[in-house]
Amino acid sequence: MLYYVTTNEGKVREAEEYLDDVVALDYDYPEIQSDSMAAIAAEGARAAHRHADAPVIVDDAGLFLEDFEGFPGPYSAYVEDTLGVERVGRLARREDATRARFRCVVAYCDGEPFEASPEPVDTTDRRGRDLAADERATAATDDSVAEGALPVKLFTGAVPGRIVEPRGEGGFGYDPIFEHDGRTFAEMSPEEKNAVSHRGRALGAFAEWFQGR
Ligand code: ITT
Repeated sequence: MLYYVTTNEGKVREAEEYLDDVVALDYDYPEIQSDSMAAIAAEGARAAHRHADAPVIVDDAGLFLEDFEGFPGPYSAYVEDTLGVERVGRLARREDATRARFRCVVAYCDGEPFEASPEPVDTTDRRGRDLAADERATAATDDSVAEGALPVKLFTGAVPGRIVEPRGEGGFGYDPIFEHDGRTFAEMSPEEKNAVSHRGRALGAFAEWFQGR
């Protein structure tokens, strides 16, 4: 059993194309405060694995405005809830900061270590300490550190685009204001979005790796 841990139904619709036997788990894992989406996703996957006691993936994504130094980035959910998508769009267009990128990090944790392979494995605990293999043995005596150090396998994806006036009825979140190749993500079907999107890339890489696990 593999759980896809999210409170976002839009993400589940997109993930279904990649993950046949996956079960969506509506669990609001505690999000650590960090500028790094990889660190947020990795800690989320550890927490979700402890909660579900089964293999889990967590998907952390965000919108990065290139001329606003990546804002809202890891804070995309907070900014969507507070400012709203249309105001973010207006702000970006007014400030001529329309170059944008979606990024996604998929983090997998089943409590077991991984073989070395090209994708990164996060073994950093929540205090930012990088637990090298020899340190881990020592850290195992300290429960909080040992918990934080569960290995997490990371898969990433990104897609460039441009902020435009809202168009389209599909997708979710920032999709109506994000245009890629002439259409907004909200004007695409989930399959069309997956074929080019940040999430599609990350989940595609994950699904290929997971088949062999
Ligand atoms: P979970 O954490 O429970 O999975 P969430 O919606 O909070 O749900 P994220 O933290 O990954 O998920 O999302 C951060 C924000 O970015 C949030 O406002 C989303 O609506 C938005 N977002 C994420 N992926 C997106 C996508 O593919 N298209 C448009 N907006 C997206």
